[in-house]
Amino acid sequence: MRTATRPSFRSADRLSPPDKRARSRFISAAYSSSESGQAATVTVARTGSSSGVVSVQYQTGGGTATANSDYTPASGTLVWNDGDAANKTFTIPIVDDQTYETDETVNLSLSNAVGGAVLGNQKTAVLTITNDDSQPGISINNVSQAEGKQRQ
Ligand SMILES: [Ca+2]
Ligand SMILES: [Ca+2]
Repeated sequence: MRTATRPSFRSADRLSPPDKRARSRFISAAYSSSESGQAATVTVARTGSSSGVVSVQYQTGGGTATANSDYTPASGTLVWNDGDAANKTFTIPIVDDQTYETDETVNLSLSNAVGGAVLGNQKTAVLTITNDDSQPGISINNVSQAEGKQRQ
């Protein structure tokens, strides 16, 4: 008669199942776009399980850049269909000006994950808008005038 040799700790395994929840997170914590770049593209990844429909909201807000003056605020919802593990992107329109400034930042954040998804460890990121205008300079050119021309 055969003896059962199969270990019997299977039920214990179920107490700590692997985390199969989908996670949404920014691909990078730091994005950068030139002021003249027109728009910055930001990538959000779905990791973990790809089963089920999940979504997450993104939004801009905060940072040293001024909304509507340096960039157009962006917000919306990214949706992954069942089985879809592709990266999603959204864009932030950048406003170009002719003014010399220091580089400015826009804070990006993810929130409100839906469909069993949770926010990954990178739920915030920073977009840096790099200035492309040269610093104004003031200088005096050497001026000379011949003495003789002073009098008519
Ligand atoms: Ca500019
Ligand atoms: Ca500028």
